[in-house]
Amino acid sequence: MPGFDLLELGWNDELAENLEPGLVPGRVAAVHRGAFDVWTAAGAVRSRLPRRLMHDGLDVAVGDWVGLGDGLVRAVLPRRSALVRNAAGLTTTAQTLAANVDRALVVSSLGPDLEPRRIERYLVTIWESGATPEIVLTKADRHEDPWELVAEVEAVALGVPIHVVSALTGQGCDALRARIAAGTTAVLIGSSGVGKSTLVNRWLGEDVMATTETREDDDEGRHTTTHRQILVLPGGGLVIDTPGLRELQLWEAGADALDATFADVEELAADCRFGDCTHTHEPGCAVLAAVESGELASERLQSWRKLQRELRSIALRQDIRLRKEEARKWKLRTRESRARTRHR
Ligand SMILES: Nc1nc2c(ncn2[C@@H]2O[C@H](COP(=O)(O)OP(=O)(O)O)[C@@H](O)[C@H]2O)c(=O)[nH]1
Ligand SMILES: [Mg+2]
Ligand SMILES: [Zn+2]
Repeated sequence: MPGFDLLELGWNDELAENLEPGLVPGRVAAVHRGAFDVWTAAGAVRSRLPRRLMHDGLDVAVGDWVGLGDGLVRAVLPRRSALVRNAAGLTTTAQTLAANVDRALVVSSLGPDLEPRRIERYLVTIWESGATPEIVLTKADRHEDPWELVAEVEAVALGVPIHVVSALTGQGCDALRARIAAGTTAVLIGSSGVGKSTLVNRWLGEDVMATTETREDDDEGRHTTTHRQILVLPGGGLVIDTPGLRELQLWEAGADALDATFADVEELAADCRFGDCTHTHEPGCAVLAAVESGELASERLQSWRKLQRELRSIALRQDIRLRKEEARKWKLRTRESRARTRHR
């Protein structure tokens, strides 16, 4: 089994400083149910968490740098960036989609299901992650004139580079590929069927990732990429292909991530008469005035409010969860100390 050049995988001095002596460094290249493919200088190994760390719920994601000992993952090294969402379902649990990513590419196909609201949601998550967002609009070959759709995206992705590509004709593919420099990692995220795996295969020059045939009636096909996987591009640079996300539930994000995504609203808000303007009814509200004049789309203001509410409710639920956890620990401690007094 040939080994990996860790520097090509993004290894650096800072990571080395954080590795406990005795552990073997490796990068998680794929996450399967309960098992990880880890790339090390000695080759690829299949590894898992020891029982105790699994019980602690240690979150290991594709892209993570880990320390291996006796073939098991003993430590996850500090992350440079992490794309985190709220795991699907009723509970509030963080799920890391990818770690140590430099560029997060939001992939959407040019067509009727291009959803500006979904792009905003992705952008909040990416700005929070520490990675840099870029937008990739695929299947340009199916449109005579995609520029109207591109303009729609431009209006919600302020200052974020937008790439219009076709994996069929090759349009824009090389320019996008060039953004993934040697030693850096990009992740492709987006709904299933938008062409993520097709694009990766084109860059690789062979069909490594499975893709779906689009059915006539089901424009976006069904997802076939079942796990998150790192791939090494010829000429250097790493790309993580991910299965389609049905929905992206936000995880905790700071005001900065929201502000970065809605810089236009933020800028307008600076001109409101009241410093604590809620932009709902106040006189002298610059945001409402902009909606009135058509300068700001009302859908965008609504979306900003909705995401703000979501973030608040996540923060609140986290608060409640932490307090419950504290109460549980406190109960345990008092029970223990009572037991000790009794035994004295
Ligand atoms: N016309 C056209 N079809 C594409 C393009 N890229 C992907 N497709 C098709 O879209 C379908 C889904 O692609 P896939 O790569 O599996 O999407 P993924 O789920 O995002 O990985 C497949 O049938 C592809 O052949 C493109 O640039 N142009
Ligand atoms: Mg795929
Ligand atoms: Zn206002």
